[in-house]
Amino acid sequence: MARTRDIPDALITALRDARHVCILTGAGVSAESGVPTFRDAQEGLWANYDAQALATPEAFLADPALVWRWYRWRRDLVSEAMPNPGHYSIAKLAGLLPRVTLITQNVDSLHQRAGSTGVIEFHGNLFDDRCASCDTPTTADDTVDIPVCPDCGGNLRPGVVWFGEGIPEAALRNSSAAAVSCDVFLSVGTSSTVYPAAGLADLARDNAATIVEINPNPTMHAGSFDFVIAGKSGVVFPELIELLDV
Ligand code: BV8
Repeated sequence: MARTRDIPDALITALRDARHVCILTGAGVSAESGVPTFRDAQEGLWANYDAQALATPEAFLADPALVWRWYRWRRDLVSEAMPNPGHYSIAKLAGLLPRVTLITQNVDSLHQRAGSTGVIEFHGNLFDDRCASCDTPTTADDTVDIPVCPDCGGNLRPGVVWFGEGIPEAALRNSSAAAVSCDVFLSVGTSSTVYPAAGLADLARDNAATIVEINPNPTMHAGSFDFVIAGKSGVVFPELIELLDV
């Protein structure tokens, strides 16, 4: 395949020499699967809503039926979507290197559908439901506008992390440990605006890792990365696989 951009030999060498590579993905990795990123204007019905305002406990408290409609719209959209070459290549990378930790901010299960295992879901999962009152994990009845908990009668909510909510303890612990111990940290398809996820690259750099940004639009943090690869994940990762798999 003709190389469509410069992936520096030094980066390939760093990846080949790495004992542990940590990959953090954001919504951009699912963009080539047709899943709108968080900061894209939302399509159609949702054009008048700000995703960041909807993904909050306050929005759910104010109008749980609206928030459920939004999440059901996203579930349908993601269920129709297919993993793209970026997802598949990230899954393949795990078989080429001694140790890869995949942390995703995405809630769409596309990494798992592409074959990645041990995925750390930093912001939860779109398809998990739990009770907003007693926290019991359960499966919501999709025929009801606002599904309720069979145990306590409280409203059910999607099992994602909303703005203002803490990251699941195990996900935070395991992600931080991976960032501290990795030799190379790849930050892919994320605008690096949401914390504490965006702080993982800093943690990796502060622990002597080589940090890399892969994004068609270099972010405001691009200057702090050792390598910035301006490209789509669905193009760059197949190229990385080709360069490593020799
Ligand atoms: C918390 C699940 C405290 C829901 C999401 C400073 C420090 C710490 C916290 C804060 C802080 N300042 C503000 C905060 C609070 C807040 C925050 O960070 N706000 C931001 C907006 C400033 N953080 C929080 O609230 C977090 N919690 O801090 O808790 C606490 C502690 C203890 C106890 C109580 C509280 C929780 C944040 C989690 C929010 N939930 N998702 C849902 O999905 O519905 S975040 C949401 O945004 C998604 O998960 C998404 O992944 C994430 C980040 O966005 P990106 O993934 O980066 O997507 P984006 O659209 O921005 O960018 C896409 C990129 O892809 C672009 O750069 C584009 O160029 C690129 N791209 C496009 N196409 C491609 C591509 N790249 C590659 N290939 C392509 N083809």
